[in-house]
Amino acid sequence: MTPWWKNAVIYQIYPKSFQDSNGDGIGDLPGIISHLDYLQKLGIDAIWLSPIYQSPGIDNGYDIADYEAIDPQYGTMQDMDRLISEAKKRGIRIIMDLVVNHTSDQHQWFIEARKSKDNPYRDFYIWRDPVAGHEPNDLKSDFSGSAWQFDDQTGQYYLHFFAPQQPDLNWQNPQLRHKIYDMMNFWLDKGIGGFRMDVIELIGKEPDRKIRENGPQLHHYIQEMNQAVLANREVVTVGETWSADLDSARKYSDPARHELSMIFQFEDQNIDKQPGKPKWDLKPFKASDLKEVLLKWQTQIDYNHGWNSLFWENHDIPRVISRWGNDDKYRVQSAKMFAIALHLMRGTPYIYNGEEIGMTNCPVKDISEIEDLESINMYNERIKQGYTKEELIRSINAKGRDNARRPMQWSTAKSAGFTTGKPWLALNPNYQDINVQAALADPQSIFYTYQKLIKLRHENEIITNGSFTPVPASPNVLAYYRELAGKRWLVVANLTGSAELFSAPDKIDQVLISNYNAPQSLNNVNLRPYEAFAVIVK
Ligand code: TEU
Ligand code: CA
Repeated sequence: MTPWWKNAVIYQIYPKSFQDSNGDGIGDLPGIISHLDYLQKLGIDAIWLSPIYQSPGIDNGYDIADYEAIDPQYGTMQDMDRLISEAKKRGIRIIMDLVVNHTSDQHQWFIEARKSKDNPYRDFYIWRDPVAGHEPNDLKSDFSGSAWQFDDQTGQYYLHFFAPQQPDLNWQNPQLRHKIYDMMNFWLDKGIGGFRMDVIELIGKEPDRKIRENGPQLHHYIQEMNQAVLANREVVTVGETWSADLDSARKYSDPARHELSMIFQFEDQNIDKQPGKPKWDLKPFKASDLKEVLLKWQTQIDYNHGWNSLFWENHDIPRVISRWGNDDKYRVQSAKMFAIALHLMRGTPYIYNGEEIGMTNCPVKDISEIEDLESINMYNERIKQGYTKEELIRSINAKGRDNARRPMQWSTAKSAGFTTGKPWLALNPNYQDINVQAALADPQSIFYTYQKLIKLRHENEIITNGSFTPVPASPNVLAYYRELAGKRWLVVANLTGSAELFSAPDKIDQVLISNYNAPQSLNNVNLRPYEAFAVIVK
């Protein structure tokens, strides 16, 4: 039997930026509840909620101080229960963000742990003696600088792969692991639909051997978690794994191994950066590189032993039309092209809030306009190394995380209807043109392309279970067949803003979806900029 999440579409909400309900400039749970009808209209099956737990907010909630409490800025546990039940009434499940590689330094466990070397919670974290007065080794934090932070109180260093206020948990401690499993059961018993697992690839770390991702015990821990929490529940689990390759993807998602439903893999993130360098070291985008990565993951997954996730955007990466499409003259066409190309592939699609109306990146002129600590730390570090302000702002405008974190654009009202107060992060000034109100009023809008793609998925098993075969085409044109039970669909997408020629030997039986008028025949089609269509062929 096909599990529900294989033909589901999941919508990610970044709570801080979705909808403010009380004028404090910060999105909140009542704000989300007020838009459930909108999400039902779009047609999604589940919401992945970025963290809403109690947190000092150093990393916008990815630094959790209490896993079983709601941060007051987002609302109360009652609001959360209401969100779960109101969503359920509309056939929408709530997927929680599980951030268990690290906690906040304000978590009770860490407050205890740092008190003394023999505190019962000490071993929940990773402590090492200085080596010759220095850090134990040269492991680096993802957010710049060393991964080791010296703690005066006990004269030892603790490990943090992210900010110093995000100490890494020690998964080698079985007591810690079981506390986490209990917490997961607490949430599942409330009726949530699953978990998105933040940097789950890191929990098997062995810092003394400088092992971060894919440690020797990683899959053992995930299997143990599966046994303790997930087995016999109809939940979805998706692991965030920046390091994943085809082999590890299979390990995580082969049903026979009892680990996760699927992972997010990020191989496409490498195509516009210098090889071996951080994302900030830009390289021009080539559509053919994107096509290659997409086809690799579609054709080389063994669908009896694994499953794909499909996504263009999330809260860590830029808006896709600004990055790889066109957010100006061809904004609407390129947004629809990306939607059609992705949603008809094999796997579970994710939509990031605002993607469905074609929201764009939001360039800044100065670092003072940036909130994201990753960008700010990188800027300060590189300024010291002699980079110019101009090149760093260029990198931040291309790749910085604030691009996708700007408040949701609901209407032409003040602050786009996001808040009646002062938004925590300035809005993209283009909200007068790009907003939900305008999208809903225009039958040709990007919104309705997403709505139609979701409907197609729900009504046609071929999208979920059909085979996937690439169709020969120009390096800039993504074309593929989906086939099931004697039916064949053809999907064609021009990944560029220039004209391309496409031909296929088939005859068009029925047009399913397109972003211009679909062609009459498949013989020598002149594809227009970012043109995409899907047809049933015979
Ligand atoms: O992201 C994991 C991660 O590796 C990020 O540092 C990522 O490389 C970077 O954002 C890309 O530019 C997850 C969350 O999605 C992110 O928001 C958190 O900041 C991070 O974990 C720490 O919890
Ligand atoms: Ca609020």
